Amino acid sequence: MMELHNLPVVANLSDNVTIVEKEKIKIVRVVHKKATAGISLFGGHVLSYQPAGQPDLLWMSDASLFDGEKSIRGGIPVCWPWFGGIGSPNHGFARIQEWQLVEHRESEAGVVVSLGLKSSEATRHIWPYEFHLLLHIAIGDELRLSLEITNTDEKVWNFSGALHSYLNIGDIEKISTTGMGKEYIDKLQNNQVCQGGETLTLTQGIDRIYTSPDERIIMQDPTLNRALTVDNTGHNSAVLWNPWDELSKAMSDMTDDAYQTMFCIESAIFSPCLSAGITLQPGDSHTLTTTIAAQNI
Ligand code: TA6
Repeated sequence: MMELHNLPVVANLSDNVTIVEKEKIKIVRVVHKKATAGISLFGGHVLSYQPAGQPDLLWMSDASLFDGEKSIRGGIPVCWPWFGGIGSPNHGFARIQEWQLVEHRESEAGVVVSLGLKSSEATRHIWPYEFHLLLHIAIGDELRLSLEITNTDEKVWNFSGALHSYLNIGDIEKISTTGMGKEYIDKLQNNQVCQGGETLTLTQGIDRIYTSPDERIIMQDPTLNRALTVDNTGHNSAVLWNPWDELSKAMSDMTDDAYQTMFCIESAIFSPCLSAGITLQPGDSHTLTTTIAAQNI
């Protein structure tokens, strides 16, 4: 998992909030009695969230790059303004842009860090629209991410996207998941629409877009003696992904057996093409959220 404590300090912002550095990346490190967390300014990317007394809820690849160019493998990448390969780069550009720290607020309940990303020459080069993103990250007894998407253009535009959470698990073959709904689009079967059961257990790779998830998805993890709950809003689907061994081996930023301890449950706005995504009129906003928490079992 992500080790935050030994990283060199760049600035102390308060008793709870410090800026540290890992290779080419600046990280907002939060240390609070409720939880510790790390948030990369590159990508607006939550790297780690560890409530008191729990192993990290987020998984981070030991082979991830932190070069400020390639997206980070693990944590919660922000996929925007599209999810998947309906544009280039895959999963949009937000995860490979430098975000700004807008504010940090502290209380007994925890710390809220807000990051911002605005359209720039670099983003207009990829996608020719004006926008403003605000990502509010609330770190306390639970982790809540809320991505506020605003159209600051004079033109209407469409988008999709995802909060692509990589959950830290004990053993991929021992977890069981409920609440994802039954209908899914199976990327591993030519995007065929399929019907699954109430409970999902895994013995092979998965790459599915569940199109009618409950608001709460629950993943039981008997190895880490806990259940993780994932509550999503502002989404239209939940993406569940694990690459299994062959794809893990093929990915340069994952170690060969890394798939055994990670499982993605994503809060997603899925769209088969960009023009069929959510439409935002000038001045309008849309908010996509995910809230992740652990209960001992
Ligand atoms: O969310 C699942 C997925 O779209 C998979 O198809 C898989 O490719 C994964 O995301 C990772 O994508 P990335 O661009 O980060 O390698």
